[in-house]
Amino acid sequence: MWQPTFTLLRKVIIPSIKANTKLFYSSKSRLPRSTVKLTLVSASVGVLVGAGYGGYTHYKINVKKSLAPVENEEYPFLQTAPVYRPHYKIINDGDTSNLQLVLFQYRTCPFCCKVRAYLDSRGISYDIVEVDAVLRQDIKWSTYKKVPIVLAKVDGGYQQLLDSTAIISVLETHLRDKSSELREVVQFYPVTRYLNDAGKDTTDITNKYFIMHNNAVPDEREKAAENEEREWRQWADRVLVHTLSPNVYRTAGEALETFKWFEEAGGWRQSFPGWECAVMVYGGAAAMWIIAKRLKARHNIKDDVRQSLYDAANEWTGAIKKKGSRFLGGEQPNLADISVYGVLSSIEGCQAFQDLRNHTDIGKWYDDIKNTIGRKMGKVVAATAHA
Ligand SMILES: N[C@@H](CCC(=O)N[C@@H](CS)C(=O)NCC(=O)O)C(=O)O
Repeated sequence: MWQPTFTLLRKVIIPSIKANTKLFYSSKSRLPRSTVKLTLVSASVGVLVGAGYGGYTHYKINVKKSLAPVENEEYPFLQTAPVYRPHYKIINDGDTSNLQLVLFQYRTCPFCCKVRAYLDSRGISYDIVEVDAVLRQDIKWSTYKKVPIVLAKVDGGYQQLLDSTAIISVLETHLRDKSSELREVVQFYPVTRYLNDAGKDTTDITNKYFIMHNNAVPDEREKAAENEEREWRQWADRVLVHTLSPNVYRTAGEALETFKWFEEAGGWRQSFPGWECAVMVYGGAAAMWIIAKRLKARHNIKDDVRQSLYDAANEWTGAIKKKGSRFLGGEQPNLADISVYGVLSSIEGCQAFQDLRNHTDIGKWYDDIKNTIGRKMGKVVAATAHA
């Protein structure tokens, strides 16, 4: 579904941007040579950022693997730190994790929101790098080209962590048993590359929904809870996330509102000249409005797309009600609560989210987990110095 869009962007638009890099990063006074080019460049930024939800389909998780894995990659480990520019720092004075992490993200990407929700829930301090969605200069050093990426300072270098679910599982495994070094933990989550049904080179991470246990073997009750948590984490990635694009880009007006929110939440006005923001917002909204219809068909979203979103929310709250607890995890959120919250938080500023609150009873759980995580989160500080 996303392949044609990305192919067009990568093969036609991006080379044109690269050839005009100075133009793209030019100061406000240096305007592009042609309006057509300007529109293409800016709209493509908009589309890629808007692809936050839909772009996920470009990277399939555990899809039917028609071919055996063709290659095993060593988990990326860097001896020296890449050059990166943190935009924000989350500073938590009570952080006892001893972790030094950098999150490379798109602010409103649901997978990045999921990782932030996790890091904040654990009270971890970390740096945030906002990646430019078209040229992705800030992740040039990485062979893996999606976000989120987390870089962890470890003995002897920097351990790269990839894929939102795997990032959470690796860090959680480490935090539950700090004697397990991150470099060792990642060995349990091997990166695999394979050709998918469409013959496309695809990356996946084995065991990514599993938390590893060292000596503390879980009893039957804990195992059942872990199974449930795992199933709902998968549901967040495989069901919930696919309901988002068709909803936030449902009509041209909604798509525009969504992009205006991206502009605000992503701080585009601080990073791009005003004319460029305007074209990104309008161009991106138009493109995503069209593309969202194809995503809707691909993921069997109902014609009344809101209904699919409400159905997903009801399925989730129904499971919590059945347990009779505050969260799926009981009195405290578990990784499934955090994942579902993270994914949903990516549309918090959209009309679809307001409608969701009005037509389902997810609001109570949502506010509860948001406050719970918010109380543990460090303070956000704009980073001025470059690392
Ligand atoms: N399974 C990955 C999906 C990550 C993903 O698809 N990220 C999108 C942004 S939301 C991306 O980087 N797309 C760029 C591309 O596909 O080239 C995860 O959970 O982290």
